[in-house]
Amino acid sequence: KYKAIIFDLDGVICHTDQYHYQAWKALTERLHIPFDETINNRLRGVSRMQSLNIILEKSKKQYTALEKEAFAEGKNKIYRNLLAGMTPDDLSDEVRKTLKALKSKGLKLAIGSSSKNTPIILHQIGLGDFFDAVSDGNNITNSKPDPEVFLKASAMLKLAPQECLVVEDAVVGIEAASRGGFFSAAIGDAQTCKSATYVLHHFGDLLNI
Ligand code: B16
Ligand code: MG
Repeated sequence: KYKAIIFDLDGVICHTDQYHYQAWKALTERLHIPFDETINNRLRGVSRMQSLNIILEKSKKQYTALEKEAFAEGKNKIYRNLLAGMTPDDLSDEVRKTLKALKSKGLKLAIGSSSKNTPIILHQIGLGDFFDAVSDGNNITNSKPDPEVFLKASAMLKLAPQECLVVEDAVVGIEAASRGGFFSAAIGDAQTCKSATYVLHHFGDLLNI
């Protein structure tokens, strides 16, 4: 019944979330700030700067805007180095097969990600030319839970939100989908979200909804 599916990238298509974690961990160790999985889950789907601000909530020190920019840049350098090691093998067989099957059903497939590194990641995993539309951190001013990234994706596809399903691993991502008028499917950390239209235990479950 949907004409299109808009996929979040980090945590849905691929597991770059582990690299974000490693890169932030390096910064928090340098600054002696506590950091764990619970804090890390709050970083899902939110922009780089907002992520940094969440991390710095635990800091006793106040930092200037300039210092914060340097921290975010340093984190991104570490993250980019980790991305450079990614190959098409980092795309699971399940995700690859499911994406192909959905495409051959005639569905339009798009990306809706907060990440400014989206083009690099898609290239590394061999999906550089696969999607019908890519909306990412480079073309938005408000990150999730604002629906902007998904609204831009549906506009690129020339479809109404009601015709699209959003797949998300972030609680803020499911909220963004609801606020934009999209149907949503929650996977991973977002599975507990009450407002999600569907809960996916596996990516391949998309073939059954
Ligand atoms: P970048 P998604 C999000 O990607 C990540 O979940 C989030 O942790 C990250 O801070 C954000 O992208 C920005 O990423 O630093 O690469 O611009 O889940 O929306 O695909
Ligand atoms: Mg995500």
